[in-house]
Amino acid sequence: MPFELPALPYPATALEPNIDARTMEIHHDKHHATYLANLNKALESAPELAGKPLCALIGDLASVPDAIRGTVRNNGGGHWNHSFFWTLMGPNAGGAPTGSLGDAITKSFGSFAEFQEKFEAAGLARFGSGWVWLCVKPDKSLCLCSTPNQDNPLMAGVVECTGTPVIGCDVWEHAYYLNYQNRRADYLKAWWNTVSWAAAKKNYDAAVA
Ligand code: MN3
Repeated sequence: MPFELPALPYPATALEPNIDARTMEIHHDKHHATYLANLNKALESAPELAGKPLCALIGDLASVPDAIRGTVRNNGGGHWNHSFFWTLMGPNAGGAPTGSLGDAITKSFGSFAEFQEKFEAAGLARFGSGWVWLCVKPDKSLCLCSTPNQDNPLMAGVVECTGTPVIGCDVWEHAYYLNYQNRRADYLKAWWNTVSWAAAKKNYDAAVA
């Protein structure tokens, strides 16, 4: 069964003024939909992979036939990353993480403010397109990293930091250009106001369980 486009879990206007509705519409309805279409098209040639969950596909790219491996990496990554990204944001969000995740961030980075600084710096240092992640490594510790293009920490053997994403921020220009143009730093700062720490904490708790 082909993969499907998840609906945005809130109206496109819900993240304003931090992320404008037009950006959300184009990002979800065009960019994400295109990754999905390309992924499904590529998988038509590999019926043996049918039914394999997306995280298993991109987590074991070596199992994907050579002819479509790059397409699955880029577009399967794109589909996973965006599906994750939408659920991580929400209206009336932002603030600071609490409970287990808040404690783990303080322990790993000194404070939430220091974590935010490092996260923003990683986003600014990503040349071209990519993502910034906070993830849980196999030893259950937290790790902050950045990946190029549509790679993500689930892509074992492909990326430098392997782990389970807790939060991830899209720093492709298409994620912010209409509102912020070249000002990626301003987008990164505003993005914190959209982060649902409740969703992030669920990701963290599941990853360390
Ligand atoms: Mn994007």
